[in-house]
Amino acid sequence: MNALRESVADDVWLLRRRAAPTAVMLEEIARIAADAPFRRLRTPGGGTMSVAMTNCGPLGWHSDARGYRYVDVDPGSGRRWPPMPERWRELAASAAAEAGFPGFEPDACLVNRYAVGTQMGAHRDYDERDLRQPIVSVSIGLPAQFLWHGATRGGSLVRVELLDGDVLVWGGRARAGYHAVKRIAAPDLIASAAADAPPTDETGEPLRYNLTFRRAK
Ligand code: MD6
Ligand code: FE
Repeated sequence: MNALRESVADDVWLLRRRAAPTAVMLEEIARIAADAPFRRLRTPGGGTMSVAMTNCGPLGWHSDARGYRYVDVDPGSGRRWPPMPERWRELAASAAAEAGFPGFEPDACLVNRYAVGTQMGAHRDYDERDLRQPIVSVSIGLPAQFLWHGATRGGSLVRVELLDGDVLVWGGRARAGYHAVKRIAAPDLIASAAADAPPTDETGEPLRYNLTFRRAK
């Protein structure tokens, strides 16, 4: 169907560099964060996530002592989440179609921000109403080691390095699969001196962003 997609596992597809170049997306992330700032959310178990998050689109994913859920206003400000850029919506829909999931209309985009040393433990994305809908994930900036466990939390591992511009799509049999992101490594000096140096925070520390597009409701 699409010669440029690589199979990671059943119903998990990697579209290498499908979102490249990502420079314009960084400007859009900055605009979103100016309205709905990145924050580290509390988990129901009482911890705090190392990854900082914000959202755009009609619905945003949120976590606090009460649990995980989608909310239509930013609990930090009481205002609606910033709009999802039209180009992002189109990218998510066309990437989903290329991976075999036509008709994807995301109503939520979670924006994750990873500094060096942050990680995301094994989890599955299970808070959406219709689990027949796929998820599209876009990686920007620093590379990450993405771990696919599949049906069980300690399931057989597939490891994928996600690079700037890579798009991962999964749905179908993989929709409730466990996955994780390993601790983000410091970039090597040669790579960061190159033209495609990673984005940085206000103090110059390099970053990774990940956008996950879902149909929540
Ligand atoms: C990340 N991604 O790549 C974390 N979840 O930073 C996810 O947790 C994820 O990439 C659901 C679907 C796609 C994903
Ligand atoms: Fe996830």
